[in-house]
Amino acid sequence: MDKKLKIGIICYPTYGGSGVVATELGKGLANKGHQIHFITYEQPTRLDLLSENLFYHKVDFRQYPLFKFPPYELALASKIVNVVLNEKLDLLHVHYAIPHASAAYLAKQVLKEKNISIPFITTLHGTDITLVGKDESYEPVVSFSINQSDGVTSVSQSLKEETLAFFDINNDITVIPNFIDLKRFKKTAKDHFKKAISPHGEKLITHTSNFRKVKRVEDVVKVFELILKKGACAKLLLVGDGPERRHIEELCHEKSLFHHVRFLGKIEAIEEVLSISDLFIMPSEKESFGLAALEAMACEVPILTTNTGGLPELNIHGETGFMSNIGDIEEMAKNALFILEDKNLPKFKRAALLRAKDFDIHKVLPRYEEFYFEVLEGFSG
Ligand code: GMT
Repeated sequence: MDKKLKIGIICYPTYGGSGVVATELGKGLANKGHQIHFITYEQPTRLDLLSENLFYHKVDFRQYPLFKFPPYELALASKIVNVVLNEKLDLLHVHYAIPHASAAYLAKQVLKEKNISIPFITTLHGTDITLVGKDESYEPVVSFSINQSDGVTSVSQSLKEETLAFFDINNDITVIPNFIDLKRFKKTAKDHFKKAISPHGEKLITHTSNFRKVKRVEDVVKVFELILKKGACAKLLLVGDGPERRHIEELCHEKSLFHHVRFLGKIEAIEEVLSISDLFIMPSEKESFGLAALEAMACEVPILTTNTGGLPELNIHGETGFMSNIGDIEEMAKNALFILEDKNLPKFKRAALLRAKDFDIHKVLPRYEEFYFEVLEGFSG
């Protein structure tokens, strides 16, 4: 695997998990000498271009009075064509099927007319299958573009099974899980920060997400309310932003919890908040892997999750935390109190870190590289 590749990565640049995975993957591959070209509409949040192997190509799309909905997919496909031609890429890797896989398919067809053959790999991340993709307004094109991909990966076994169960798929799907950079995500001493936030030694419970309905942030607040009622001395840190945030703020007011809850908004150095946290709650309705929970575990934070989607592939019930049925806030509160007991907490923290090490970027990244070479070897144009 000494050969270095020129890879085009197509992803969402925003705070979503798929964009984070794509960006970290690109940075990791660039460190290993591959040349990585990000193609998206904004510079990805975690992308610092301080490497000779990292490039960013902005997709520009024009507004026009006729376009009620500007055709981003066409602008993206055109940009992919230009970047492949100018940079002589070997491979395209798209993250999140909609609309990246069909844009890559279209670009591939355009390039064929110019006698250029390039394979594209689609990585399925979650809601592109479990929520949006299944919708009949997208399903036929999602199925088609998964089948037309030269390689398909999914971030968990559960997502693979759900894809095969719902879509008419005649392509192989290789599971390559999310990964973590343990150099960045590690517990560091943030005593002054901890003291400022929990002056009376309150236990810190954290949730980070993009505040979409699927994350069930309401359940986080309800679990927190229950554990306060049962006498816990704790504070809740809510990190991130999104459509549900206002509603959650109102809920905290209604429940007179505002003095115990801190809304921290979007934070780049999330590992600093995790470093002072004692428990992470992810009560999602759907979660194909749960990258935010893995980030917490790497910082020695036990996790309380639902048992949906790929979460059982990450969370070891009774060791790294606990899992409950969706919406079972009573059980979640009981388990939270158990984990937070001084005699139990250190054991859970150690187990969380140990489990996170299974997803070390240095273990997972070579699996993507192997997959790239496998696809390139089998590619006939
Ligand atoms: O909903 C999100 O968390 C964002 C979403 C995305 O695709 O941008 O994240 C999905 O991909 C992550 C990275 O592979 C996974 O860790 C998340 O579990 C997954 N989210 C859902 O399935 C809801």
